[in-house]
Amino acid sequence: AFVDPHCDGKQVVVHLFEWKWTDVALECERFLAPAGYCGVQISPPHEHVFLPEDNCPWWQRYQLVSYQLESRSGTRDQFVDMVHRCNAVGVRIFADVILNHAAGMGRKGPGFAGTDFDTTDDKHDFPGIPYSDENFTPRELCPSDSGSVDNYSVEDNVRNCYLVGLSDLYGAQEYVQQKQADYLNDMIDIGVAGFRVDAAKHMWAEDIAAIQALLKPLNVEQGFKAGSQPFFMHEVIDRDDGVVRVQEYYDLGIVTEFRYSQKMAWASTGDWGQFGGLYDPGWGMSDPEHAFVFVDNHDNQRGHGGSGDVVTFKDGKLYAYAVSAMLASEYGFTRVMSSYDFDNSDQGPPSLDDFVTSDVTINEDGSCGGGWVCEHRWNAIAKMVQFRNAVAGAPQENFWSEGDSMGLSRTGKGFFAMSQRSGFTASVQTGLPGGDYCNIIDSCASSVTVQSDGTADISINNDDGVLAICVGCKGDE
Ligand code: LM2
Ligand code: CA
Repeated sequence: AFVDPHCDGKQVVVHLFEWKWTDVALECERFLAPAGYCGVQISPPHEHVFLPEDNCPWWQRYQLVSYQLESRSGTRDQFVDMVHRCNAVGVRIFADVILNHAAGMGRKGPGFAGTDFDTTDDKHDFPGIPYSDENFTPRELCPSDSGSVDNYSVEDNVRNCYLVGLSDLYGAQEYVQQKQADYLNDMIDIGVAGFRVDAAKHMWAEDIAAIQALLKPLNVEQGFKAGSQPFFMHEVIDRDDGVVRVQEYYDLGIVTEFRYSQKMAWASTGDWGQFGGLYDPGWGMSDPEHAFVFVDNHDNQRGHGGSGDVVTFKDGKLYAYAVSAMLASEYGFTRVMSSYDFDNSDQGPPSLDDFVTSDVTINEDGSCGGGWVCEHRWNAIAKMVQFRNAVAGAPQENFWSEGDSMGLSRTGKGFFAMSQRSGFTASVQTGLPGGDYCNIIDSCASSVTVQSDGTADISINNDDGVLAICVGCKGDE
């Protein structure tokens, strides 16, 4: 349940971190739809705290003030326009939702849209919702001395204490569940296709299920089949290091697999033979149907939650190799990160003097400017979206590696190889029907002739060092 992203079988979501709704709408139309992206994970759309004294860090958006759709990314009207325009071109919107907590303790409004709140002196006043003291987890249910989460081997500690001092909502209360469902239903009515649940690890699975039971089906007027359930992506950082495991969330949607991100970092920076073992059930990793995988995310790329052992855009070409390998492989449902450049880990998005987020600028060569990195537009990454869509469901076989080079087939549908050596050549088993195929990475400047037994001599000659051929992809015969 809750595992269908409702995008016609497309396989890749992009996280347009901190983008404004006006830019997301444009990007759906001008790039994401033609490239074959399934949808966009947007930054949290609710009203959040406003912290100009801290230079408006990106993380202010993870502190709830009210459920009004007014945020640094834009107004409610802009949100509605974005959802409708993206749906119109077949790109879905997935909202990042904060259900575990509201604002941090010791803060005072107004919030971003002017709504009052007050968490000073241990108060919990959120009149814009309204939530008050009794809607937050009772202190006696949290076993830590400080009241904050500090012991990941104790379930009550992880679920009932305050995550980095954030006021923990009492998710077992019907009142809280109904307010949260109302918020999600408002977005469902507008036409979103699903949600990324922030800090799901810190919520009781039955409380998430209770919210889901109150949700409406997706909006048929926005192109969803009657009776469709929203897609759910749960954020659970499980590295075999605590009491909460990803398996607990299988009935609720798909669930983040942080061990994959870690293995990706090891593989791309080390011996490429490791790309053959990215999914290891022996590690307790999520089954393929429920795994939500990514090379990096907005937290671990800057040393926040679940950091360490991660490659990011700052690693340049190595990063493009890692994302390409992810998109070539069979395991999980994939998310591509799209970032802005930063020097310090709190820094907000590119913005004007008064913390108004800047427009994303697009250069003539299709890359982004103004501090926006747009990994999702990098040549190899964007082209590999087409590959992943084309090979969906085909088994991964014939993996081989030579330290700095590797390849695999998605038998019957596609073959992928990449190398750090320029002019790399090899004789391989592609697992494909015989014929001539073009390399989609260099827009068919190079090609591969597959023999009737599936073997082929390949050479990798483009700047990306990547070869991807697939049945039905532009240029094949
Ligand atoms: C997440 N997943 O479980 C997000 O992916 C992550 O980005 C969020 O933390 C976290 N949960 C809570 O939603 C970020 C950021 C934190 C930041 C919080 C709240 O990584 O650093 O904490 O958002 O804005 C900030 C301060 C922290 C302070 C806290 C409460 O950095 O020092 O703790 O606010 O005032 C006293
Ligand atoms: Ca909690």
